[in-house]
Amino acid sequence: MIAYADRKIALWHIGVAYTAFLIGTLMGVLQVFVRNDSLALPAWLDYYQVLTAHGVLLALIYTTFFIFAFFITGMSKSLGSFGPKVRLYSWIGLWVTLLGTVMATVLILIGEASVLYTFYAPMQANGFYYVGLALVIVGTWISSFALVGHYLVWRRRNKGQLSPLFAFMTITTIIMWIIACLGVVATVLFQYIPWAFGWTDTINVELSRSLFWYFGHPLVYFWLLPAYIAWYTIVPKLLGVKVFSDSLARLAFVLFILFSIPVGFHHQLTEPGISNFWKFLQVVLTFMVIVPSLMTAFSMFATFEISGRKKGGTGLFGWFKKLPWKDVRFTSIFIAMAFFIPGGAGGIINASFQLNEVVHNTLWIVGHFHITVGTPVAMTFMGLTFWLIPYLTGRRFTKRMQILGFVQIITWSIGMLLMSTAQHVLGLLGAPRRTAYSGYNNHPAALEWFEGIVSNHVTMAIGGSILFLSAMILMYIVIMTMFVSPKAETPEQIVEFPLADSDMSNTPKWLENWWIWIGIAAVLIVVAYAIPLSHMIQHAPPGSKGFITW
Ligand code: HAS
Repeated sequence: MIAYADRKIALWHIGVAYTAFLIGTLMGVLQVFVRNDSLALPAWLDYYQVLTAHGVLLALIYTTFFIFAFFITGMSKSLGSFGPKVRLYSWIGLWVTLLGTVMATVLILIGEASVLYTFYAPMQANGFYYVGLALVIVGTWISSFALVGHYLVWRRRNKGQLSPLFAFMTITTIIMWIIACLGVVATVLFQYIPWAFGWTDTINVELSRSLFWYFGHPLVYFWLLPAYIAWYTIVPKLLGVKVFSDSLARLAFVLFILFSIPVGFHHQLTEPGISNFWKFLQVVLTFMVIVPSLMTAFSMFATFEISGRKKGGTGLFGWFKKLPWKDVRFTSIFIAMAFFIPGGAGGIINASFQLNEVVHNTLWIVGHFHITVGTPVAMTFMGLTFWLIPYLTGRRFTKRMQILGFVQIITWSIGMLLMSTAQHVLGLLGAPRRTAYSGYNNHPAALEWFEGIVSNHVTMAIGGSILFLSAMILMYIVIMTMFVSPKAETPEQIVEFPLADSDMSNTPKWLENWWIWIGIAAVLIVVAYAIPLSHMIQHAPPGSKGFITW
């Protein structure tokens, strides 16, 4: 068990994460019904306000706070208790991130920032909204540096040794996060804030979007990598085996430092201000960032097979039946992985230059992110929640909670399957994203979109409602395991942190030489971005004034 003081910091993070989750999912269910034309919001609540709150609170805030709860617990577990300075900075990080979150959320809820989670210029929010976002980033940096400090102390005490896999992966994620944030910090500080407060009249839209996507794509890996940490370090323990290959796992992670950043243009393939050469180069690099995910898939299949065969599974697929299906901690993560197969394939389609023309700005992309961040990532976090909270509170994860856990993950899977399939199909037919419901004046082509078996209003509404039900079950489990469930008394009742052993004997030391990876990443970023960004600045088109479209 980790120190009480460290547990307290982690629990606060989880508390904030699930408060954001509660509001965010409530906004989600409203949105599904409005988007379906079956609910009219009251005059004081706008669709875009709801959409912004949903995206920000779930995709940015729930994930960030949960990720830091997981990192803090895992780092304290694998490197030892935090010192007083690390604790202090972790608390400061929490409060600064929370302050930014509250500022941004209030401004969304009072209708001053309905700019969606990508806050594209020239839509202009209240200046304090951008200050709130900046504080969120600064807060995460403070928390990150606290964890880096803890890691450095450990390295000083264990000279020449490789760090435990969990710590290595956490530090990789943090390095990627800090390099990625430079883009969004630059645009928020030097473009959005002066523009929103009226210190400058106009904004260079293309530059602001490019700096945003320099950050926006690694942002999705900031969500994904903690899920991968759980897949690599927790799942083998649940299966009763070691990590399949320590060096493969570490290599996959460093590849994310290299390739997750110089690829942001694949979100801007239809934008006219960037020449095809730079878009093509970044598409090629995007195909490189798929490689570590394929390595992860290989590693997971190998882990499953080794475990199943160890338990007596024979034949080509006999091992599959031997997996611990009755353990909700495992089954939740397995389903999360299964969702990432179509989720990742969809990403490859999006990244393919020509195919992007078909899917860009359609509901297909909304379907894509619900089966990437909305299920592989979110459901892995749910699977972690089941044991992480009892581990931190010292309460039991009772049989009843285990059953409810199964109901929760099954309902989430069904809801997501219905809703995201409908979104993919509607997107292919041409239904746009980032808009409220529109029948285009009852144009027959637009009305036809909703006549399919999966793409009709009813399927989407059922999917959205099931998801909301599932979210409420999860909230019940969170509250029970946080405050109500009986305390664990016997050794069998104590919930453990299931961290797998990893054989580091063949792992090359250079994998942990961060300067190599940061150096190569910097070179790739310069190659991919220096010339196109300098063109955007030197040959800047007339800037745009702000628009309030809601
Ligand atoms: Fe994406 C748009 C390309 C991954 C999230 N993406 C988005 C947006 C979000 C998002 C939020 O190239 C919308 C942004 C917006 O609002 O505009 N994405 C990719 C690519 C990948 C990818 C190439 N995306 C993610 C992940 C996300 C995420 C992960 C969140 C966590 N995405 C794009 C592109 C766009 C885009 C374009 C812009 C589209 C546009 O036009 O606007 C890759 O990283 C995917 C690689 C993944 C794989 C899958 C490996 C499979 C594994 C599971 C193994 C399963 C097992 C279980 C072991 C190759 C690891 C076995 C089970 C059995 C049942 C057999």
